[in-house]
Amino acid sequence: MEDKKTLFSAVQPSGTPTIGNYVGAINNFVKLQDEYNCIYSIADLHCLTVKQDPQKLRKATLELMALYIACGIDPEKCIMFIQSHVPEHAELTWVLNTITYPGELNRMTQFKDKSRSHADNVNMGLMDYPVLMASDILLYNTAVVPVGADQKQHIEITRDLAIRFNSRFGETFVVPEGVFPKYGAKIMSLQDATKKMSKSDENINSYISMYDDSDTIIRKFKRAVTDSDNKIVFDPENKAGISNLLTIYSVFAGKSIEDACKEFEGKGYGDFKLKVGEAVVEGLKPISEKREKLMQDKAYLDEIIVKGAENARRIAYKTIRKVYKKVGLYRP
Ligand code: AQP
Repeated sequence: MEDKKTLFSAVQPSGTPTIGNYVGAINNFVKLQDEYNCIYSIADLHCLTVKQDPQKLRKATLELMALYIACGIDPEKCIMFIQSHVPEHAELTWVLNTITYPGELNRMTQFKDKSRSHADNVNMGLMDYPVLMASDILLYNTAVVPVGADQKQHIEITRDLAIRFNSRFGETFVVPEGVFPKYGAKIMSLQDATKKMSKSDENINSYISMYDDSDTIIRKFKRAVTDSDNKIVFDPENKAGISNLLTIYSVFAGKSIEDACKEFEGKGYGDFKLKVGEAVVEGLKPISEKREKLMQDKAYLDEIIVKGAENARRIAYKTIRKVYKKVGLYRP
């Protein structure tokens, strides 16, 4: 690999990815692929922290690989792999668990939220999610991690664990930085603008899936919650719904927020919501076409998956050997 800094990020195949995952993460993966040595993972082990339908999980994993490529991630430039194909992720998680305190994991916002939404299945894996994520990142000497704003706390604990390990056992891990998009680091639900848009939301009208068809996209935007003062201005604190739609529009139409505000000055909400929907339909069309085509070529996707795992393992293996040596595990 070239002498560039390493970038790592991942998405869970926990359902159909939303435009939130795209704007907050995947779109940036594409933009950053020339600047860094990029490693993009499909975090299937993370999915097991909530109940999954095994058949759906397998399908979503392959679809996510196709989506990555359809969005513009180039498998010739980047390492793309499935997390469970590289056993070092689970191995490093075990070691990092031994320097992580339950109190650090108990107070994580995502753990608290998911414990509420999955009250019948609050398991150790759910609590340990951030340690597995720290392992994902630290295995690859990662310098930067492009993620959405919801992952800030997890990046912080990753940094804490890297620093703690380095100070106990000697310099081992690079301490990574999170990179967040200026706009769209947190795309909100279309039905409740105080809540993050999430692929596992029970209300399908709350999110736009990357796989939704044109009619569904337009219908969902028409139903998006706004407010009653009929002014299209960017003010996330007081006009969360409208600001969320402006952010989505600016990304998909390739315009600045300022230009988007000017364009809709004096226009009604009905018109505005339709235009946002149309911009998203246009933006997703080439991605959907390419994704559907790729899904017909499973042999090609499998080839990338196998090669990706080999390349990822080459790096991960070196890190885990170093870690085992530092903590004192004997090896002939
Ligand atoms: N609404 C969002 N706005 C901006 N970025 C977002 N991300 C997720 N939702 C938004 C970013 O997408 C990347 C991959 O996320 P993930 O699938 O690994 O997990 P998540 O953050 O828990 O995403 P979801 O959609 O909410 O999944 P579920 O419902 O399964 O928990 C991350 O970089 C994330 O920040």
